[in-house]
Amino acid sequence: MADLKGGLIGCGFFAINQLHGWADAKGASIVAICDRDPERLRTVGEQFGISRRYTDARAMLEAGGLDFVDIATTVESHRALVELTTGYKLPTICQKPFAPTLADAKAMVAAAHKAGVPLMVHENFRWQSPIRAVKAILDSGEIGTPFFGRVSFRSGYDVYAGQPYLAKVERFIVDDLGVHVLDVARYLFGDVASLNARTTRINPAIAGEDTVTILLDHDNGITSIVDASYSSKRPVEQFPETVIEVDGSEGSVRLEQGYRLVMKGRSGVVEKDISPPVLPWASKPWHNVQESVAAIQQHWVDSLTAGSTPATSGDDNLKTFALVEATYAAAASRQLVVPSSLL
Ligand code: NAD
Ligand code: 89V
Repeated sequence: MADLKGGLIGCGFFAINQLHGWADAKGASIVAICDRDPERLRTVGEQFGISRRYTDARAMLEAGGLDFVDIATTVESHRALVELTTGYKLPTICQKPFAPTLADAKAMVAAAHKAGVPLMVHENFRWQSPIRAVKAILDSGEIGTPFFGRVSFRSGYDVYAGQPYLAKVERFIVDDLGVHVLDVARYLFGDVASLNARTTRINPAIAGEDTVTILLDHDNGITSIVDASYSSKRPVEQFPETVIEVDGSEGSVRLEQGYRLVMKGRSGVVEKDISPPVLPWASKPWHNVQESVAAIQQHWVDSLTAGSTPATSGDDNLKTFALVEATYAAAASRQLVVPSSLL
């Protein structure tokens, strides 16, 4: 079968990872790119040998020849672009954060349904192989029935150097990073009945909050804590690692800093290094994120080819988005919030 032909919109900081991932993907390739910045368009087009280049997304779609579109722009453009691409009946991937508001996100999902085309959010953290290893242990029953979990991302890394817009947004860590960590909590422990949360801004040089602590009650009775910080000065910086703790009725599992897996389960104690691979185009410390980009994009190709729904479909991501909104609402009111009431 011929490769699926993709068009990518937004050739900025993170799109470079996506374009490397697409170059490795089996069954798809990017044949056209778009960026409103002509210089950026030229540089990236030359780097990846892509000659079909557009400064306007509609012009790229009008020119035709595409089987799907990958949107890699920042959040303010997502709704208009998803409504545009689905209007052309093109299966679409949209970067996280999915939308500026839940109402926008719902409208984008509705647009895809109306057009009858798949929509996937590029919510890649659950595609990191160490996180999938923890999920496989939970699914295997090794530690029995989980009753406590913690998903944590704490760093002092200068994320603003690569993504300067993050220093200016009013809603920062929950929207940008919390969304990943909350999605991992949903992936591991299931949907959330209610939550409470606290946020703070420690770094005076930025506009938004840079720490968050969330207490979640999952539908299946698991209690979890999700916490994230970009103001944590640690002896060994762990960006961009997510660490995980789970206790179950028959054992426990830890994904510790340095990708060390420590488990006590039905079959005994296991300790091992489960570091993700450093793909040929990747570089530390970003390699775990870069690996997950390649994995989610391959999942998209496989889903599109099989006609199945991708794991982080627009519909699925609305539930993660509701956790983000519930976190801000709980932090503002200091009251318990039921995320499903926001949907
Ligand atoms: P960026 O600002 O570096 O790049 C965005 C690019 O899109 C720019 O080159 C800009 O000119 C272009 N653009 C914006 N609107 C456009 C439009 N309407 N038409 C054509 N081009 C347009 O941003 P970035 O840091 O690459 O982030 C992009 C997105 O990726 C953000 O939503 C961010 O949250 C997300 N991101 C995700 C991960 C992850 O792990 N999933 C990591 C980093 C960034
Ligand atoms: O997802 C993001 O936009 C990035 C990072 C992976 C560092 O959280 O900010």
